[in-house]
Amino acid sequence: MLAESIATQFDVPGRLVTLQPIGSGNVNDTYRVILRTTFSEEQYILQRINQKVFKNPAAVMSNMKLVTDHAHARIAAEADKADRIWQLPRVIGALSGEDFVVDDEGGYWRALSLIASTTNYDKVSIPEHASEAGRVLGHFQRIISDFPIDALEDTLPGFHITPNYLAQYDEIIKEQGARQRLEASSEAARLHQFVEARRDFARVLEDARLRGELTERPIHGDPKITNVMIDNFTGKGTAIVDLDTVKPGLIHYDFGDAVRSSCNPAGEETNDLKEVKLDTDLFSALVKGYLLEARGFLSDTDKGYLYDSVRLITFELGLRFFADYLAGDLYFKTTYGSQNLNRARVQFALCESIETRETAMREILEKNF
Ligand code: GN1
Ligand code: MG
Repeated sequence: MLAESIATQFDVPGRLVTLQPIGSGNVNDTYRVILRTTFSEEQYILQRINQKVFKNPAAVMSNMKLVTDHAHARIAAEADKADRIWQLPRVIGALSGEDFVVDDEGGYWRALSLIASTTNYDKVSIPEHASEAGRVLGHFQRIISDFPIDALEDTLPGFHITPNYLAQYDEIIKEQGARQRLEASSEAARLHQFVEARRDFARVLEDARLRGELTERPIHGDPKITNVMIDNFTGKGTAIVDLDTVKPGLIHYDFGDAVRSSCNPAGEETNDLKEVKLDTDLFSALVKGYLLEARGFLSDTDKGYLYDSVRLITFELGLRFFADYLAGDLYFKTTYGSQNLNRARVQFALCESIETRETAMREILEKNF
């Protein structure tokens, strides 16, 4: 098997015992690799970078190396005062001396240290978990907030620029396959109307950025709940993983993404739309956890756009799933035919729930600043 022959090409001691596919990522392939020496067991994370999504994997690795080196130094400098051991994956070098291995087909593979004795969950049901999700994101944003964005490459141009996703959507629905899918299902037609009704709103963050109200900073890019590692012994968040999308952006993309994924107890993959909602108790807990870390680096204008960011990123992900369904599932991995349509239905239902709760959510934000 290809992955096995790659797994032995990184700087980790021991003989390969096994390799297990793990994770529920929609983009990369991920494995846990187990090796043994006479006296120890070594484990690490092996990933093949999805090159349909990340066209320049070497730039992804360069960003990751720079940011993790910076973040590890900040974690070490603050360790004595911290209420927990904060962790972050380390890039494990290849035996060749590079930060990745390229296979015979040109595929890029990387090795990352494993965050041991932790668990990641794909749903949140208790406020303590939401609070930890907020805290972990705020901590990560804070320790990279002084990293110079000019040193980071744009590994995914257009990522989270919602008006661009709308423009892509407009191109996709001109294609014959997409039109057939739209006409074949009343549910798809309903989602199309949902998108049409929110065209102007799609510009809210980009317009604020263009007016100079919001500025770009280093962001995580993908702080969904499955990327938040919870310590098995203390229940506290200890690390955020999946650093592919660390690049310059608006911190609002991160906040919105964390809320949409951590405050919907039904999760992203449910089939039961009745269960989908923005839970304001979870939201309140997440905001409190986030602000413990983020209060110091948020400006007043930043604060004014936090509600909008939740509504927008939820809408945007629904639009991305829907466009991919109409395009024939080219971007997000799927395990059944209408999965991307269903994922879009969930995000749009969540977006409606967010719209209904606008007043309550703005009050929660205001009360906690
Ligand atoms: C993708 O690969 P994964 O599952 O971490 C996507 C995110 C979406 C997420 C939704 C690079 O993340 O933007 O929010 O699916 N990542 C990329 O589950 O597009
Ligand atoms: Mg990701």
